[in-house]
Amino acid sequence: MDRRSFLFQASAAVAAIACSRSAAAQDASAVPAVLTLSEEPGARQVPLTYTGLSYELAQLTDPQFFSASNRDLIAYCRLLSPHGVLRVGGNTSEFCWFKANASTPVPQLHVPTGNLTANWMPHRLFAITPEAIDELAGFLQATGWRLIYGLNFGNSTPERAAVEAAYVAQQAGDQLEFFQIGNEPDFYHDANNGTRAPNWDFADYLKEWTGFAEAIAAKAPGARFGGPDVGASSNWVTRFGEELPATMESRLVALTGHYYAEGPPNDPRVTTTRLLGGNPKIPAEMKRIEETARARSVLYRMTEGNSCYRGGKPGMSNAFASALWAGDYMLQLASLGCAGVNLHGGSSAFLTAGLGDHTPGMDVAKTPQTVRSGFYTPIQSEPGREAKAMPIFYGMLLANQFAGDEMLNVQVDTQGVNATAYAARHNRGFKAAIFNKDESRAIDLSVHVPRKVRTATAWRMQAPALDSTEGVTLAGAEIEPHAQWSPKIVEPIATQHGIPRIKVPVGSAALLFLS
Ligand code: BDP
Repeated sequence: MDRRSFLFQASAAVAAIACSRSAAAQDASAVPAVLTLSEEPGARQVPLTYTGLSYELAQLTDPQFFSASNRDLIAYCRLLSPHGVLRVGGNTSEFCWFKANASTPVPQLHVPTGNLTANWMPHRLFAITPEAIDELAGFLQATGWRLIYGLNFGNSTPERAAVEAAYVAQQAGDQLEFFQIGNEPDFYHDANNGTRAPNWDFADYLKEWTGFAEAIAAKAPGARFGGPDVGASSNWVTRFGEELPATMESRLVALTGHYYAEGPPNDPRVTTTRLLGGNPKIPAEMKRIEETARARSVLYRMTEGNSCYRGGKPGMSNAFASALWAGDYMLQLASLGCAGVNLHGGSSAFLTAGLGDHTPGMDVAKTPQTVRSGFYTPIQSEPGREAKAMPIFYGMLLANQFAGDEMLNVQVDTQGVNATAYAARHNRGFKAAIFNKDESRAIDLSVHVPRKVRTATAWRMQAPALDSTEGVTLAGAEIEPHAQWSPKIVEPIATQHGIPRIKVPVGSAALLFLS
């Protein structure tokens, strides 16, 4: 399957807008815009566990990575969310095997025949030891995060999956949210994946999946599942919800899928302008999936994704543009009833392995790079270097301020400026986030709230430019080493007759607190 037909994938290129970041464009010519919040019944609560990260399962070949001793990573996770969700899976999960003890036989590696340069899967095995799972359990305790664990389905057996799942369930205990079986099975029949034959399809998948799930449930009696964790096919998500065998119904807790907004990085159509243009398909697709989930009394979670598949694009995925994209995307999904979003990342070595050692981002890098792949990672974690919050982390941190709040319906009139806004009820007050993704026009936004506003303050999210990889701030503060951050500038916002009014410059965001 062509990855451009990805679930919710943006279809049309948005015309390039000339970039002008002059002071005049920021101030004098700010376009008047109006945001209206309405307190209709049926507001959707954003789960406390909304924000999450996704990693390659092969990351566990280093047992110290997800461990109670990795203090920096723990600190970054806790800053991002006190109740986050760690999902492990990705392409490498199809090549991982659980080395339960010294006598566990090494599985046979299936390498597709033909020209391997055109195959994007890893062609080596990764051994996961019980020690890595023990350490992972310690990491979950230390962070307060929950776990979604992706089992190898592409190149494994129900018996092996059951042994691994039983051990993970025992060690992770209550922190285990659910298991997934397989990563992006809708791509298995594609030539560049090759995990199954070209005619293998959903019916084959469901049959095999059920065999794995039954074996796992027999060894891990409390096992719960999410799925189908597809790469693109939203019809697989709805069919999975509708056709799951009755024996598995009570064990299914979430429908899941992935979303990469753009890709691959070396496609000239992949630009920051197109990324920030948004994807008009999202609301309709989410509505369909959410209806299926509701009919099954399960949640829908976006378990993996990012700004650009095949490792991200340098200058976009690792730059401030990705912070605006992530904040906007996460709050859009929350407003549409999605129960959580896990953005993909991790160490470059495992992300490169997950792409069969291809590094297409390097072909388009305009400046020297410190990593070869995984430009989209929210937390940069490279051997021998201090962990670091990347620009996208700031967008996620902004979005996570809505966790636990109730999303409200909003009306936004921006007079054609590329800006979005979301709002929520928080105790007796409100929050609103505004993303001005326009590259030439500032907005001057009036915020109409059902009740009179007495106090209005704002955090800004900004950077020198959309392609800045440094100098990003939220509430006037950068995230310092060891995840040190607290709001530095809480800006008072003027109100007139109880209506707050705020200027949001080109390529920046604001988070308003209203009471
Ligand atoms: C997803 C895979 C993940 C890759 C990512 C990418 O699950 O392992 O790293 O794509 O293309 O499909 O960057």
